[in-house]
Amino acid sequence: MNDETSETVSLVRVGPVLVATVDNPPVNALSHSVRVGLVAALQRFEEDVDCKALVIRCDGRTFFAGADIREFGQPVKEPRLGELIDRLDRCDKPVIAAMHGTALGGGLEIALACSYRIAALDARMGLPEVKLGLLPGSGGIVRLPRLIGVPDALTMIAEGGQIGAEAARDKGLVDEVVASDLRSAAIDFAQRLADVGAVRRTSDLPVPAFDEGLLDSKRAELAKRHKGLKAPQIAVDLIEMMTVTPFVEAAAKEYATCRELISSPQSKALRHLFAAERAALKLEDVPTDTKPRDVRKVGVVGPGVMGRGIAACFVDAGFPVILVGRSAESLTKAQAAIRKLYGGSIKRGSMTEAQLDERMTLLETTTSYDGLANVDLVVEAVTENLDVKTEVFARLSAVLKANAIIATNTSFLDIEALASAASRPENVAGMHFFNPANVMKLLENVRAVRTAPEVLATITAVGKKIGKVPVMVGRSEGFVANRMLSKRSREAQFLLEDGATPRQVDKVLSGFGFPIGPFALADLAGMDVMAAARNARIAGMTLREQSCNIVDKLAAAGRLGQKTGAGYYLYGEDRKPQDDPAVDQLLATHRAERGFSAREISDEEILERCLLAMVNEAAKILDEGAAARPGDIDVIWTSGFGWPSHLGGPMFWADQIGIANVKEALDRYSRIVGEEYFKPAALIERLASERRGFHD
Ligand code: T1G
Repeated sequence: MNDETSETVSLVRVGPVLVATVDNPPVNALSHSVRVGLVAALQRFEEDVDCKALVIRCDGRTFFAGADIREFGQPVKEPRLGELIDRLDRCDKPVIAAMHGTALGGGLEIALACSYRIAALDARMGLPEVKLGLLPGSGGIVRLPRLIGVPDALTMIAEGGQIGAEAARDKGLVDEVVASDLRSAAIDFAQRLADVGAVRRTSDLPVPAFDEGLLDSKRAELAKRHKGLKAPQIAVDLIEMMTVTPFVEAAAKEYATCRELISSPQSKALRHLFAAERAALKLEDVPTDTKPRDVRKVGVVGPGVMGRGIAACFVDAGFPVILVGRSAESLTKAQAAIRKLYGGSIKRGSMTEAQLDERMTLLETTTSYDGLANVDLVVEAVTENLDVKTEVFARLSAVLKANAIIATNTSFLDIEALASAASRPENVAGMHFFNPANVMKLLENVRAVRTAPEVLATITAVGKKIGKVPVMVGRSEGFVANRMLSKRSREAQFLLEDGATPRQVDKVLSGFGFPIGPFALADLAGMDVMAAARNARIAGMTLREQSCNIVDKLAAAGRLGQKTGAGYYLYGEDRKPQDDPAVDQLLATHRAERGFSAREISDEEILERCLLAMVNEAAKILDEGAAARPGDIDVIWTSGFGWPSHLGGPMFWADQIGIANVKEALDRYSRIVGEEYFKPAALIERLASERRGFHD
């Protein structure tokens, strides 16, 4: 028998076993048609006495990757996932879930409601709802702890991580791990059951005993690691609830909480980012069938801090890397520094010395450019000087093969000028990593006017392969991230002139959700670095910006930040920032010199000036086409610059406030600080008059 119960679910009978196969590309999300098809399959199974066991499996690259995120916020179409899962639970014949790929969210909840679960060796399982500001709503909360115990279930649900098939078997989540063909193994497994007809209900299992003290310690740990996120805390409450509440009642509370969270601002923000990160991979005017070039070997020029981190990224992803430096001494230092990057992994035991040795065999160093003749991609990471980079590009053009890509790591220089220094400008683009390059997720890929579409497709694919969040941006000074950051930094400095203190500004921005405020960040980076970056860009600054030289004064006073024990703050052994009257004095003197009299500054003004200056600049960036979508800017700031993900990013945040209100505030600060700093961008004027948002 070969039958369809919906356009995505088909049934096949193999002896006493009914096999329901779901095929709903790309990730078998539990869309309405899948739910309809599975309920019909269950109906058929229950009615057909000759069918002794049912196998639920998926075609394509993965078992169900969860509820269909695109259906959230829409009216719920029956049958609900919970209804399907209740039916599975009540079924009085064994149902087997055969999992491959990533069995996630509602997909794992289906498996939890089956009598048996078998998995392919490379399958992974998880309840990642919390990453979307949600929590399991169809049995994950009430069933998983019953199978694997409260501590492990709490970690999986509150953190949203995945576990492998063997670990799942060891925890009791999976009954069998299969290295061979999963479909036939599942049918064999079911046939063995068909004779005995043994049904197991997870819902009947007791909740294993556990140390209740775990709940509060988990709450504290999650509050620290997931600052401001509500769902992880609610996860602990729900787990606590299910340990003392009858199954059916607990399942109802679980479902109600999930429904509530679906309409919560945090979940809307995180779902926006989920979609925006995937949209960012779709490149404007690069046909979707453009095939990226084959990148097997990579070169990195410049063994400095950035070059070392970039080389480590590629080595970590399994690429052989050739690191080019001017002297053997600088290369030896770089090799030692790269080894040191793994010190933490070795200490934590997540890597052995032998594994590190193995990994370091992928790294070769040379002082000769000839070593780059066979590489497919070179990342240039030499000092931020146009003449130096131009000379490097000319030398690269002389040795590289015809289709090798030159990617510059410049953060401020003109990509067109660099492309003109190469013999094949169509092979030139930017790959702008952030320090520390082996840690920071964000990768700003930069397109030049002549960059070939397949080069853009290649650096995006490579960005994903090295575990980065690649976002394509266009030509503009400081590209997107730094350009917006410079506006926030400007306002932070101006606010000191107007009467705020470093502590007040840092408190407001870290209170908003940034991991660190601008002044504590400057003390971390070093006032000499900040002063150098400022002076490199001073020519393009306004008069007030040029004379707002607090950074220079701190550097001149030897207050370079943490590295000298004093910057905007004083630092003792514990490296905690302490207020320093000497800084208050320095600021008072500066204000007097500049003719500013300190005034009371509200926290609201600090937040608005710092963040709206960024949003206004982002609107100009969109108008110029230096970023393709507002979502790209949200991804840049949440994956690279600490904008709290549960607030969706600067453009999403501005839309929540309302563009008309954003414009009103910008007009107000135009009057207080100056038109040249806060005059609303043309895009904001347009959107406000059309009552639209950035994402409309
Ligand atoms: N619903 C709809 N579309 C989805 C989807 C989903 N759950 N997951 C992925 N897609 C789309 C995605 O937008 C992209 O589309 C394409 O699939 C490939 O994804 C009741 C409430 C599965 C690990 O949170 O983590 O169940 O851009 O580019 O890198 O308790 O996608 O091509 O048009 O990410 O190989 C819980 C989310 C839902 C899993 C694959 N599930 N997905 O990663 O490919 S809530 C999740 C992922 C829930 C229940 C609750 C990943 C992946 P497009 P991709 P990938």
